[in-house]
This record gives sequence, structure tokens and C-alpha cells, in this order.
Amino acid sequence: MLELVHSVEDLRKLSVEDLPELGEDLRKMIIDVISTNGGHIASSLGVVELTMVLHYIYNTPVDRIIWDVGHQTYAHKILTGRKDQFHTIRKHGGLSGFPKREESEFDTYNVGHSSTSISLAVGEAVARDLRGDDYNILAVIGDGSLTSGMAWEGLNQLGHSDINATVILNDNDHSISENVGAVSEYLTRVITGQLYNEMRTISQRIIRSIPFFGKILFNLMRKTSLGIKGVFVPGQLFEDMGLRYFGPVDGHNIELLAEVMESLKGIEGPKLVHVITKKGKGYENAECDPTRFHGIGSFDVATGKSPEKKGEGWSSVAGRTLAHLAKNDSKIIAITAAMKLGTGLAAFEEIAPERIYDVGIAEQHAITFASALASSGKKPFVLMYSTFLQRAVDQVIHDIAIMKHPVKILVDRAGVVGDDGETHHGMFDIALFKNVPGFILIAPSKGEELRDAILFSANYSESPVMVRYPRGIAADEPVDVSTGTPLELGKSRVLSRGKDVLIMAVGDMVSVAINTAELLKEKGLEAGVVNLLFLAPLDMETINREVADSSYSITLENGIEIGGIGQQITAQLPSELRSRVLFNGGFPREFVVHGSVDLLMKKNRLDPESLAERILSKMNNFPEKEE
Ligand SMILES: Cc1ncc(C[n+]2csc(CCOP(=O)(O)OP(=O)(O)O)c2C)c(N)n1
Repeated sequence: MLELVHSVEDLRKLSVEDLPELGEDLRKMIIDVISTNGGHIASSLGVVELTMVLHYIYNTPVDRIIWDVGHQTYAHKILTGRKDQFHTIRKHGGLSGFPKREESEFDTYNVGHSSTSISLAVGEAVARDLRGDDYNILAVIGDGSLTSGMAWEGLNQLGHSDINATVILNDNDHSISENVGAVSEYLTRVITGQLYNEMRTISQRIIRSIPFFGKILFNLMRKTSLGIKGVFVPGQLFEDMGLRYFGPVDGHNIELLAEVMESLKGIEGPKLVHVITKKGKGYENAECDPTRFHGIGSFDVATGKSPEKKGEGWSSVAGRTLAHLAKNDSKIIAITAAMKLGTGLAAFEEIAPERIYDVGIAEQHAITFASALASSGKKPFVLMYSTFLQRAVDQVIHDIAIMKHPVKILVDRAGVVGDDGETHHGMFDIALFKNVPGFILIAPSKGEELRDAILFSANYSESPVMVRYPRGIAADEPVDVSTGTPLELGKSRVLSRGKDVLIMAVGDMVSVAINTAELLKEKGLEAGVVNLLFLAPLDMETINREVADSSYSITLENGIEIGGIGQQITAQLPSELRSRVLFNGGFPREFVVHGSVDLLMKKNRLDPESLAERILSKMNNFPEKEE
């Protein structure tokens, strides 16, 4: 069936009866391509029917579908004219793994972070109404994304308005892991209470059919107590907030879904449709383990197995170290905002399940929650990806730094992350946090140093500490987390010395610096390497001394160059040494697109070969040659 469909117009030529077969074809294509390219397969498989029905019933792209997070849009991409490019998804130069306006007019907004869809829908609807236009606006949001405050801020405005917009709540009971919190429990009650509700609906009908008093009695019962209201209308919470609630609807029943969506077109005002789906639907391996198949690298379709990885990843080192420390230190508490597995906290959960808090997709809350724990004598560690920590900049400053609460923030996926692209690279954490007064900022260069930085953080209670580390492999062999030496506060490490060039590097760029120094050696230059390790406080004593001992210097960091630590170092050098800095190596002030980390490094001339070339050419053209 998919061979007949190149566009939404082709889709709309089919009959509803054709859609199940089309759904099968879509699933097959998604599984085939993602098993090679990797990606967010389980979420995308779960919304195949919903995606087909939305494009079938609504007049997209005039009607607007606003996807939340956007990781579930693979069927959407295939149906909206990108079938032939789908095999390029998440590859450099190919389709993005997330909606992207530059790619298609069907992609209403560029997204990747969760819980923005309702705010976007409200904003778009207000603009539409001010223009006097008339089209439908639909926000598709998952139950996981509904755990975020931002979603409720959007609902708060929407429910209090007469804006004509529809929220489609795609409820699969999962965030990345199983969903958590009171909202999730509420939705489960709505679903499991459905039968009960149906019985109550029958009794409502009977009450209402009593001549004259029936209607009064019914209204009285609806209004008197929340308990009674709750059983009359499932999703009463949303009704109470001013949205009309429809559902729960089986999200894999195409005919029913199509009927509901069609009838909604005639209903004005804010509405919420509660659609129940199964994450990973149609691919048994993903249905059985939706968490692993949430975001996955390449895998074998038949077995669902992923290729063995060599070495130990940074997240795993962080999680295991913390778990080890937690065994003997009951004050240690681990906090994640819906990223338990990604941040390596599975190890911690095994050891101290009562001291791990998954707060849902609530980065701001996670930070402020940790602040109060720290002020009450606990040792909270918040493990969060750099890109998602952007959500909580003010909480870091206002709720932690000003009061100097000794919260420890382990910033995972700092720097370029690869295939997820510009919404997910951790480019800004150094620039955002290096100047927050009182914060200690550490960038370990290898697995053992991460372990030691965590050990330092656990023992340090004078101020908050942030430790940043990248995505990928931290050590060839599993790091021994049972040992370690805490770092010395504010001390950089001189790894080698060279009279010609000094490379001062941050974190994972230290190994790049070492390789660059080797290449320079082949060209007859003596190059030294400093592992900066502490970005705040900076070890200016060591830096000044080493810069003075080399003719030229550069800095290297996996983050944005402007406002980065390199520029800060240059600014803090005594004026007579400042001119020795050839350049500050980092990413330009642009959003970095998706592609493998190696490729992105090369493209931005941050790999050893390019760096050696840049150093040599700068030296040759340097106006104020020293010596
Ligand atoms: C602000 C933010 N924090 C964390 C994430 C990582 N993340 C991506 S999808 C996801 C789970 C979303 O769950 P849900 O909305 O229910 O969608 P599902 O994958 O279950 O379809 C999370 C936590 C994110 N994209 N944005």
C-alpha cells in the first residue's frame, strides 16, 4: 500500500479500510531503516495509526499538527513527502530525527525538548484568531511529556480561554522508562476506571430520564462533590480546567479514531482527546522492552539485539561510582528528570532504590528539589543531560548558587552528541554556568577522573559542584569504582611540556590535544598539553606559567567558543601573554546540525589533523611572532 502513497493527497485517496495495510507497510519501513540508522523507534511505532488518521482527517499542512518532543514523527515524515529520503534519517546531510521546518512545511515547529506543544498551539491559535484565519490546530503530547510543568502552564492558559485547539494526549503509560508521578497515576485511574465510568454513564442516563427532577438531580450531583464528578466524566481534571475531555479512545482502532477526529472538527473551544496507544506497537521486541527501544542504535531486526559495545561509557562510570559511594554514605541521593537509564542510574537503583528520585520531565523542579535536600544536610546528585539543564538555568542560579547549597550536578552529554542534532547538543553549559558565582566546575578528561570528580563532589560541602562529561566511551576497560583519589580543588594537570606550542584542553578534548601534539611533533614542533580539569575556579597560576613557557598557545573545548572557557582564559592572562594565544578552539556561534561526533569534529576543524594545520598556519601568519 505504501507504494501508492507519496503525499498526504495520496493518503486521502485511500479508503479507511486501506489504512491498516498502510500501517503495516509504514511499520516495516520504520523498523528496516531504524535497525540500521538507530533512532526513537518505539515511540514512532506507537503512533502509526494516530499519524495516518490525523493526516487523513485533517487538511494538513493548512491544519497544523504540533508534535511534542518530535521523536515520534517517523510515520509523519514518510507520509508527508519524505518517503524516499527516509533511509537518510539521522545521518549527516539526511533527514533530521525530529521535526524541522527547513525540511517540510508539515513540520510546524523545530522541536526535540519535551512539553512545548501546548504552548506552541496556544500561541499559534491566538495569532490565527487575530488574523481572522480559520484552520485546525492540534498538539500531540505524550503522557511522559505531560509530567512537565510547562505542559500545565500551557493547559492553564488554554483551559481558561475559548481558543479553538485540540490537545491529543498520546498515553502509552511510558516516558522513556515507565511513567512516574501523580499525573501518570491519574491517567491510569482514568483508563482503568473506564468500565466503571461506563456503568455510571448508564445510571446518569437513567437519572436524567426521570421526568422533571431527573435533570436537576443530575446537575446537582455533577456539581456537589469532586468524587461524584470524577466518576461521571473520566478525565474530569481536564474538564475542571476548562477543556472538553474526550476518551479514552483506542489509538490503534483506526475507524474509531477517524470517527472521533472527524466529529471533533465540529466542536469549538479547547478540547483534549485521550488516546491510548502501545509503545513499540507492531514490533514484538519493542513492545516487550519499550524502554530499550525508546532510543536505540542499530540492532538486529530478528532478535532485537544490539551490537556489543567496547569499553565503558561516561554515564555508566557516573552511575556506578555514585552507586558505590551510596553504599557507605546514606546521605547520597540521586535525582533524575526522566533519564534514569540514559544517565547510568540503573546501577544506583539496584543499590539504593529508596534514595533515587525520578521526578518526571521536570528539570526545574529537580534542581530546586535538590537545593532543599542539600540545605537539609543531604548530598543530592542531580544527573542531567547538558541540553536539558538549559531548562533550569534560573533554578541553578536562584535556588542553588545564591544560597551556596552544596548540590552536585552531573552534566551528562556535554558537547556534541551526534545524531540527535541541534536540539540535543550540549553546547552551552560552560558558557552558561562558568560565571555563576560560587560554582565549582569540573571537566574530567577520562573515566577515572570522572570517578574522582564524583568522589570530590561527595566530600565537598562548601559550595555547589558541577561536573561535565560527554556522550560516548570513557574508558577501554570498566573503571574500578571501588578506589579513587579526590581531586585537588582548582588544580589543573600539566600532562606534557613543549617550548613551541601549549594546548590547554577541557574534558574529552584532552585526548584530542594529546593527538594534536603528536602530529605537531612529527612536523618538528614541541607541543605541551594541559588538562584544565577545573573550569571554575581556574588554575591561573599553572596556566600563566605554562603559557609563558611556550611561544604559542591554544585552548580547546567541546562547546561553544564564544563565551567559552578558552576566551575566559585569554581574557584573564596578563596582557603580555595574551598575544601568544593563536585561537580558542570550540564550536562557532551556530546551531550544529546532526551527524556523528567524529564527523562534526572534523567539519568544525576540531580533530587532531585540522588542529595541527590550523596551529601551523596561524603560526606562520602570526603578525606578532614572538622570540
Ligand atoms: C526537556 C526534556 N527532557 C527530557 C527529554 C528526553 N526525552 C525524550 S522523549 C522522553 C519521554 C517522553 O515521553 P512521552 O511524551 O510519553 O512520549 P513517548 O516516548 O512515550 O511516546 C524524554 C524524557 C526531552 N526530550 N526533553
